[in-house]
Amino acid sequence: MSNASNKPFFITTPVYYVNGKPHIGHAYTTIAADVVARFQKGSGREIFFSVGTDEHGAKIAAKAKESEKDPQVFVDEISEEFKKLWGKLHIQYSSFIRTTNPKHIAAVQKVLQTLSDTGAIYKGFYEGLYCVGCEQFKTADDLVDGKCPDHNSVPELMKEESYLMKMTELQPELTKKIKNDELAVRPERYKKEILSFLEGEKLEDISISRKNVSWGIPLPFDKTHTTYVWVDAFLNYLTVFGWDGDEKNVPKEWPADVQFIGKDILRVHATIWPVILMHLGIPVQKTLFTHGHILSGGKKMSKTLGNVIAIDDLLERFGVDGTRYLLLSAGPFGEDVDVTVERLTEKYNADLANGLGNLVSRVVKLASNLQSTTYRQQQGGEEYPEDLKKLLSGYKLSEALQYIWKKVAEANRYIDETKPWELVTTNQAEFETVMQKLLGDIAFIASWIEPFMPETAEKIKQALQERKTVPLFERI
Ligand code: ME8
Repeated sequence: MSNASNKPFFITTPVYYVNGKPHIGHAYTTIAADVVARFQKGSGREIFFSVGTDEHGAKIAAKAKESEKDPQVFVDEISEEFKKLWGKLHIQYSSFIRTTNPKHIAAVQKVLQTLSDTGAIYKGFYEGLYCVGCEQFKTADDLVDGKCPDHNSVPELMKEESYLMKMTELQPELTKKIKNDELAVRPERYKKEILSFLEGEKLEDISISRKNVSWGIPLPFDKTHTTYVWVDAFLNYLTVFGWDGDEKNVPKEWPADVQFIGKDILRVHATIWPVILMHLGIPVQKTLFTHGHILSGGKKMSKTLGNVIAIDDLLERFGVDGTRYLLLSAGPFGEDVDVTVERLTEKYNADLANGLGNLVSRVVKLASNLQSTTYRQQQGGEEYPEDLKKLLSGYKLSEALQYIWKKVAEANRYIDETKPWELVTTNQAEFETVMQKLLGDIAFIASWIEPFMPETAEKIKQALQERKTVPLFERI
């Protein structure tokens, strides 16, 4: 893969709120980003993969109070839970940024000062409906029966003195950038969605400060206000490099090649974030890739409905690679995907225990009958076929898995048809040919699955090298 500027491939996940422990949705985005980072790295590209936690704001302050903890102690604990989960899921991130990091705070203040100095931020008065669950202002159109559909709660009417950031004047330029893919919103239907929003509505200047939220970054030019949590949060994508907030000094990795987000935060990422960058004269992110939500049994997961699927339960049942595989193969990346433990279990048995696991164990066992001189590990397993490369470069992750699993099925069928366990006594030469092909197939499959299932890829490579069979996945 060539890249003229030699810039590392920079991929981001959202920084997640630390109002509660990490859940399956957070894991979903992060595993997907890890797969892409590993794929790019495996293709010889230098990468930077950032993750982190979003730790300020009213929602988190309220949770800390509920658990009778000092907010900093509270966010330290939960942020650690995210780190622990990423460790368990074998997420190979480059850096973990926390928005309570003092350097991040200083950079946010510097940016705010710049925006105020250039007139992009001005003092005014703001009146609007605010959903604390979303930490977002809502328009009448966003509400269903007067409630935020995501949180099933009536937003509060905020009416206070506030600093505002100019949005309206940059709306035509922003629309143009999204239209011509300078900021590519993907999949295509999210681009359409955001363009129809931008074309249908005037972007109001937004409130970027709060007077009554003390758990936040004070505005450097008016300490009676703290920064709106999203302005604070977005800048993580730059402060993750230790950036000091000076727009003339932007990290070389910027702009992000792709930012992975869920559809719940598409609008803010496609409006407020690029507008901040435009005010600062910094290029906008290249691609904003939006995925759908994970549903459980057709419904949003909720404690009241009792349909929450805990990530730790998945890990216990399916192991790390099983969990990574099952989440990413549950449906097209971009669409909502509906999961149930029953369906995941079926797929685990079909694709992993019977499919890949059975293939590897059969081939390695049969290979013990090979003359040791002809048993050689196939080389060149690192190459991705063009079709697979295209799928992975386009973030078509479940399609990439389908592509690989078609090869798994073909190899299993090839064994059934050629019956090498008979050839071993009837036709040694043919046996050797069949086994060479199968060993080659497995070596390829092992390297193709590496971004998705790093541990399994390693186990297969070892099994091939040591000629020792391993049960990769036990039927449940
Ligand atoms: O919004 N299915 O943090 P957050 C799939 N701090 N993905 C899901 C999901 C689900 N059911 N639920 C959550 C925030 N996600 C802000 C972001 S970034 C500058 C600030 C994933 O903890 C998905 O990526 O609410 C979604 O966009 C994100 O978690 C929201 O995480």
